[in-house]
Amino acid sequence: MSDVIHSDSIRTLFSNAMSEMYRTEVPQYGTLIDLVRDVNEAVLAADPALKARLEAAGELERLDVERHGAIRLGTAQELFDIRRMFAVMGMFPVGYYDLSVAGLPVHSTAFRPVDEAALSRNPFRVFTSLIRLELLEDRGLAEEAGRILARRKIVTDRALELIATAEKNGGLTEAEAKEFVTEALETFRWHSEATVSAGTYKKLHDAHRLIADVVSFRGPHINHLTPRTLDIDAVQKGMPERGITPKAVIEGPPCRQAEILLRQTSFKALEEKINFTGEAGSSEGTHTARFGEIEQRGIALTPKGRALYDELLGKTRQAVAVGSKGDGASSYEEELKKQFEAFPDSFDTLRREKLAFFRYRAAPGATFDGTSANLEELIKSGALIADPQVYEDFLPVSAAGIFQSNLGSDAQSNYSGKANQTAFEEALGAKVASETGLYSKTQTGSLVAALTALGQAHLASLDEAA
Ligand code: OOG
Ligand code: NI
Repeated sequence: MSDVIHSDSIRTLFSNAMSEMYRTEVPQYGTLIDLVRDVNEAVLAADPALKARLEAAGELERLDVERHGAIRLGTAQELFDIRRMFAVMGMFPVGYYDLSVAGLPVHSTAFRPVDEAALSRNPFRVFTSLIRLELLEDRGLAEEAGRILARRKIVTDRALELIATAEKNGGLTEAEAKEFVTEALETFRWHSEATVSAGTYKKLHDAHRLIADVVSFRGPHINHLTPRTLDIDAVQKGMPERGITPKAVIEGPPCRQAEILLRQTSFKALEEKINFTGEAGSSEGTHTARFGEIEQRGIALTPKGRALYDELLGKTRQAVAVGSKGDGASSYEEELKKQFEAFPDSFDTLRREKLAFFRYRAAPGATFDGTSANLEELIKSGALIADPQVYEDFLPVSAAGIFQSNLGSDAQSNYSGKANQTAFEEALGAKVASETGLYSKTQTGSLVAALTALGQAHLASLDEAA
């Protein structure tokens, strides 16, 4: 069909609608957005070069647009349907995150745009977790939870119809897309009416707070949205001044010149009133699930760079543990900074040591006379330019920290994992893409194109850039 609109446009309709809904549902989130905007404005005012760079890249007008959200699902069927729903919006499963390493009974993926044009139009992603009832010790309770989950339908009938239409026609018309987004929103909406009694909720909650959050409600309410900030340290500091309680530490690498991977922090989940069902009528209770988060992204790392990151983070966490009340947070930050002195802090060094992924291009109008012997010469001459590739994915240890903090504790925990990617992909009905594979493809493809443009294609095979 010729009048289908681009999936990127549907994603933008969706992320805008989610943002509006979440701001109305969680007023503190609106306060966080205001703080992020103020901090971003201050950073831009103090750094005109950065402002010019963002403006040239078309980044300025969508600086405040949300970068990600998260949901937690209950069954294989739900994960299967959600994959089909996100595909309509040009979002595909990338990466497998085993959160059992942190004692959490979930495993996850990120639904996100994969090609470069789509990412630059709107990078909105959804960190999506599937609960793992098989990890529950209490088998009776696991079965009961399974029965409760089997009764619910998280995607509306009309949304399912429109998904099938999109699959058949290769997309949706504008009118269909608008209706689809309205229907999709129903899946992620908050329901203060629990589907279980106070007694069942308590049993689920005692087994694990995450289990109660997933099993007790009609759908997988969006549990946070995350805008981008240009200065995460300033937002972390600014939160208490606006009456918001941040988690104890910023997750990820420390503050650096050459930013790597992903830094994130969140405000603590709110305690919200809910109603339980019951034979003797409904009763009131509270539930904490929904919060707000901010993120700051840096360059994607090669497997070699990532191994170094994991090693330094591991050493930090071994040396200093943050307690459940956030005690030890400042020694943790000091230790992190100290450990990461071993991580080169310039993009040029990161490139030469093959620690990070770049995107290559020929300088506008550049030519290179003769045959160059190596890439470094081309880069030094200014003919070949290497731009950092932004990390578009998540970090399991950081994600665990965000989960923990919003389950009521800042304590860091380290367990041994029980990864099961095969089971996850069976439920999903598809394989998850390898994030490294995507960055590597972009790097190689851009290098070959740039070298060809410079008449230096012979170098493309010489350099296995990563
Ligand atoms: C997801 C937590 C992980 C992130 O940004 O790493 C996450 C959740 O709490 O469901 O969103
Ligand atoms: Ni998040």
